[in-house]
Amino acid sequence: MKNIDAKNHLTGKSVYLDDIPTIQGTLFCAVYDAPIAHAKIKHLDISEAGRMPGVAKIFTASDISGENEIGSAVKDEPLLAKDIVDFCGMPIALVVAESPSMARAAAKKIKCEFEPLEVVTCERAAHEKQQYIVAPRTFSMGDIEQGFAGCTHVFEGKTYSNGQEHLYIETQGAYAVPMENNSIKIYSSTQGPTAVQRTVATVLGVGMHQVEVDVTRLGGGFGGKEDQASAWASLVALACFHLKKPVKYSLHRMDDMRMTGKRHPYSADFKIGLNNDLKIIAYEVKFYQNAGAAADLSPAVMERTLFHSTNTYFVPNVKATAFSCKTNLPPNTAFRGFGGPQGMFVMECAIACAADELGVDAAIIQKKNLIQKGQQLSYGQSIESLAPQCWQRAEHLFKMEESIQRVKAFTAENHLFKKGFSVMPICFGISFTKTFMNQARALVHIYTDGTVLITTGAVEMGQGVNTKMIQVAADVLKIDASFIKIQSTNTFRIANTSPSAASATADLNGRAVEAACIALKSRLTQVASEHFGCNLSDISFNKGAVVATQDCAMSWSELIQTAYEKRISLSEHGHYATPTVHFNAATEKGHPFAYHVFGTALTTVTIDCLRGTYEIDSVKIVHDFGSSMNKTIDLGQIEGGLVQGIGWMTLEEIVFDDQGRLRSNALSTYKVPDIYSVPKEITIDFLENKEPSLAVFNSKAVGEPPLMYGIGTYFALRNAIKASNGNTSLPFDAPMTPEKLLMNLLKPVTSAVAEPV
Ligand code: LUZ
Ligand code: MOS
Repeated sequence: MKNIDAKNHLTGKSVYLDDIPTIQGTLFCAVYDAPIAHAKIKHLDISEAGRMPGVAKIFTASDISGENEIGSAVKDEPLLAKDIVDFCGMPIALVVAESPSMARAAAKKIKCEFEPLEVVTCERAAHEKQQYIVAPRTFSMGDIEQGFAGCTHVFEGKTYSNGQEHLYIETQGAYAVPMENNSIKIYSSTQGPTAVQRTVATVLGVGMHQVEVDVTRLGGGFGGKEDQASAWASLVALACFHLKKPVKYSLHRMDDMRMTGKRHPYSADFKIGLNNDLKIIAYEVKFYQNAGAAADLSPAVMERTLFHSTNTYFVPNVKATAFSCKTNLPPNTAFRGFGGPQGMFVMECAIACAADELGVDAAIIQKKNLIQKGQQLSYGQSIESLAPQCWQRAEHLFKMEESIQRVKAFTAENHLFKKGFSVMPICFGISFTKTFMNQARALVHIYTDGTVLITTGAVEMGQGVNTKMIQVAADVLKIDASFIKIQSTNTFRIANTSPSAASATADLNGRAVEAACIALKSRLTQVASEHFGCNLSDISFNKGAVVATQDCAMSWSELIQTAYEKRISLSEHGHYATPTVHFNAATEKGHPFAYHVFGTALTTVTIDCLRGTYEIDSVKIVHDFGSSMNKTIDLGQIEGGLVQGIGWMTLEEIVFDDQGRLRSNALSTYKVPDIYSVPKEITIDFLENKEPSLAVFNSKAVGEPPLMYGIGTYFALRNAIKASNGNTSLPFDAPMTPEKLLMNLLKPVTSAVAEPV
């Protein structure tokens, strides 16, 4: 089935937040935000701004009727700064005016006196000062001391991976409309309609039942709108509630880049121990997460880093500790992979470090240590591993050995261009790590003409989840997809939704749709059996008809009409809660994931040793889809995830100066992958896997796992540099921008056997 949005996207008819027809009298917003990263607010003067043309009102912290608090996990984040600002871009005042340009002009007239405080931007510096968001956590397994004592080889190192700008094509925004009896309706570009509803209710000091949040679709989220859509919705809600007028705010790109959090940068220290046979016996790692100025989702992100600290390898002795370091940067947040990629990157660095020191290919160490079925990761879950299967299939299907030889031959023959090769195996846990979040609901109505309307808690953000929801209903009810429509996600129709996140949206909501449709079908079977006077077991549904034995059949529409006349309910509210998942935070052990997704990517790159530029020749992937429900959509997710991961690891460099000001604040200074920088060849193979899983229709989650294939490009580039200058002590510092690659090529050669460039 094609993506139901394909045609409207292509013809520009799909409606995003800023396309919603504007109601007469709508007011518009601009935020006055902190120009300094850490300071006391001495005096805020809005008087001149307030006299600017078109200004309706300027809101500050003292105008908030409920709580000035938007932190979801930890209550540490004011909506509008009151006494202290703790990052550049922190909202201080909201200007509401007759047009967006009037609001912006007035915001420029706001004056504020600050008393500067010390600015800390670096996670290691924050760690030195023990400035933490939450207490550190440690996952451990086996005995790390004994483990290292028994190792032949022990290596230590440091790593850094930078953050990443979400760069959803549609910026953050919300549109609030006043309704009767102090209720409010908010259109929000959010992955978490319930988070928006809850936060708005808190800020306004009203009940959640007064706040309707409606989401048709997003122009991308990538985690950036899992938690951070709430601020903008709360601001428009505040203005709307007090002025009793519709209020809209759709952020400019540069404002969005400056004011919102990003992927967490991480520093880490690792120590890896191997035996004679290159088995990894012990691994110790300390993660320093740059959380920014408030908690946001950082504690959960940190937790997922710990869950993925050994990637797809079995290590009997592990100690992984994570520190969530508080800095004067915008609060960092969810981003596709949610801390997993940062954890996996360090493990791959440790293996690369060992490989360099031992003079073997990293792939030899990787392959020897792949986790096998039944082995446990550090958190005690025994894994239904497909890691060896993915690796072996990639090895044979893509002729890995030949690729390696071709790369070596090219590199031997060419001085100005070198090739590099890497393997990136992945293992990603599917479920929210907070067990209670693994639930969803769906509402299914059948109308008397036989058409079906679905609503779920899933938010469509380009990932095709709505198409999959229709597929589920069509499959269970055995009717054509043209009978089924899906409606916007709305907190008045579906309550208490978990955000569309954690790659789990299709699983959770799809299972809820399935449950509702099964219940409806069971009632309809009863109706049909009474109608035909036959047994329940004789009734079957097939291609838009219901069939009993012999020649008795009627169309779906006739059946529905019959059921209606018998006064049978044609509506159902389905509920799903993932079974089997649990986790004990006191012991840091449990079974947090419904299942894991596996895969292996082979990457080949070519670097230009004079210019420092590079091209990605190919990325060849074997991916564990389970049984894909929609191959076109899933291929799109793999390609998009891969390229986003490559961007994180290669081109995308977030630069804050030491005063916490964002320097890479526009698309001219922040480079994302484009059609010229993507791999010249992407091959994706579906690993055949009929083993049942908790995935909906066994179609495994596909949103986040492929991002981590992009890590392979970093190591392929690193291998190409090593091939050029023989330097095996290159720093582990991502992203590998062309500038950094060039500097690495020019690093003094430390190995005696290196040949000159
Ligand atoms: N969000 C969340 C996530 O709240 N919990 C998670 O475990 C998660 N994982 C991935 C992406 N978003
Ligand atoms: Mo996400 S990082 O699954 O919002």
